Amino acid sequence: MKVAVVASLAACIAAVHAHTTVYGLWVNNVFQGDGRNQYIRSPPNNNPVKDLTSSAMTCNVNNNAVSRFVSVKSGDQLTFEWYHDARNDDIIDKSHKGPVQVYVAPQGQVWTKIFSQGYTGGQWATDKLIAAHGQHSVIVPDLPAGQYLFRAEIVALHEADVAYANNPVRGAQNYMSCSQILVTSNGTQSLSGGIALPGAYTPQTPGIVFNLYLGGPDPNTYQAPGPSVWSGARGGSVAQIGNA
Ligand SMILES: [Cu+2]
Repeated sequence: MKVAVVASLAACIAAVHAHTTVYGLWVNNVFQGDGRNQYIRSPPNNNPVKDLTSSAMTCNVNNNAVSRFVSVKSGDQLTFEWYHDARNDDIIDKSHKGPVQVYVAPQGQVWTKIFSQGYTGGQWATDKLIAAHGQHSVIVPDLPAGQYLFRAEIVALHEADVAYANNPVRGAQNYMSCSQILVTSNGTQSLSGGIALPGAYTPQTPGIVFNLYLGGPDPNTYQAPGPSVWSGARGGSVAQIGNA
């Protein structure tokens, strides 16, 4: 127990300035330009959201419409690129281990999960994200034409042995980024199985409280928060697709 506490304190100190946010998107391996405050509803800094009841759980702390949309078609590969302080740096502190997920919503109210990776092949998705220069991708589902928000999410578990609601200096660190996407193809797969954010993640939701350290559960048993991936989702990866 003592060892676990020391390990998590060390992670906490290392984490102070090691947060993350999204820099831009790629479509079929073509970079779409610096998206911050252009087509990404960028927060003013890279801090996490820890209060699961906060309106910032939707699209971070600055959920205001921006001028651009990135156009995609069904079947396109859409890649998110995260960074820490500068593009293509260390991306996120290595202590910040946890899942990478992607949700989509037409209006930003009911979110359907289209990608989720937690602990696979002996690695957390965040470790793969660091190795991938911050890049992870989804294949655009066969959605009806129109405007959507694509919400990329990292849940960092380095202080998640207790819920924020029970100890506000600790708790899971949620990093979310909403990009404005225009789907130009007109598919037939209506979104379903969506959730409300905030709302669907609570201290009791599996994957919100998890002890990464000595004495914690086998990471292979980790279940990322939220519903299972929608049946209409077309997959994705946490892998580098281009040189930033
Ligand atoms: Cu951090």
